[in-house]
Amino acid sequence: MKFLSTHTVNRNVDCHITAEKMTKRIIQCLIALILIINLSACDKMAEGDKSNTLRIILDTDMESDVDDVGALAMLHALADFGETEIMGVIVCAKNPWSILCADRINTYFNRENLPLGQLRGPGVDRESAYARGVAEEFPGTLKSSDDAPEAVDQYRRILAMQPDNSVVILSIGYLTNLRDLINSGPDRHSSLDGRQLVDRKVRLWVCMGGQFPSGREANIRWDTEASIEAIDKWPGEIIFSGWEIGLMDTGADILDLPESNPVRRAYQLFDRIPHKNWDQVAVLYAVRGLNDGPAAHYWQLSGSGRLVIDPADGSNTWEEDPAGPHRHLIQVGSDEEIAREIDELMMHLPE
Ligand SMILES: [Ca+2]
Repeated sequence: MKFLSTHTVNRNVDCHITAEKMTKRIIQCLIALILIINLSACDKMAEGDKSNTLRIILDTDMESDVDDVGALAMLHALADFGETEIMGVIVCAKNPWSILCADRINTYFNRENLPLGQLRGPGVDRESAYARGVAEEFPGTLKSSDDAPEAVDQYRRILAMQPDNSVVILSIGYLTNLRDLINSGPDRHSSLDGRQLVDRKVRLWVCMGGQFPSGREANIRWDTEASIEAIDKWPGEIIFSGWEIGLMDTGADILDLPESNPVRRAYQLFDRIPHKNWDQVAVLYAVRGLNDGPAAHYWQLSGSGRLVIDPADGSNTWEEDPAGPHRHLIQVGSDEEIAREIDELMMHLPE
């Protein structure tokens, strides 16, 4: 009995120690759980912060007109100010100097590692008064357009990595790449086809293209077939920044920039200063308009409708349609205030 009694006491003590240990373990587990929940919340906040940044892929011809150069300079300025994140610069022109010119500008703005993409298939091939000069005179990382990743592969790689419904595609050139992207099939980057991938990842396509209510604008007509297909098959909304709202002059002081600035050199080689700024208007809308900054008040959106392209000559008309997937910008701000804001951004120097 005595033995039993001692045993019972020992068991009670053991039980007591075990219960104490258990309580300790539970408390430790609870603390660990709270820490994990907190860390996970922090991660989510960081993700949230990041996904709130406007992510832009620029699709540019960067050859026949110099406004692409001004547009890319503005985009770098806006990225320096934290208003956007440039996810990539994709070239839709066959001119082999265009992508090298873009690379030199990216390098000047300390973004030499920005993903680039080059159209490889058939496309528009036009002369440039500035692209080769800038490419040859300024430092960069790309030696030849042949070394650049293929445009659609680059698009798919970038898109596949982004949060759903987060990317703004800003096209300021021909729609060849976007047609090819829409028609692309599943690959190593994504099991989705091009249309599905765009549908999932792209928030909006802002397209410098077309003239409203009707006209014959270069970005649409130079590769009419691609324009029709890209626009008709696009699964989401498209906002057009038309030819008629880019006619104010900018760049009057561009030669005051340092000689080390490739933007200055491009305008000097193009030799029309000041100059119209179709592409810059689209950039200003795509960043400060969509971020609901003061620039948002420069334009109103039209009602819903459709950009209808004539396959015979690439001219376009605007058809109102409440169920239509397109809208276009209608300028309500003054030319002066829009031009002033664009000029300030084009004159920005890298940090
Ligand atoms: Ca352009």
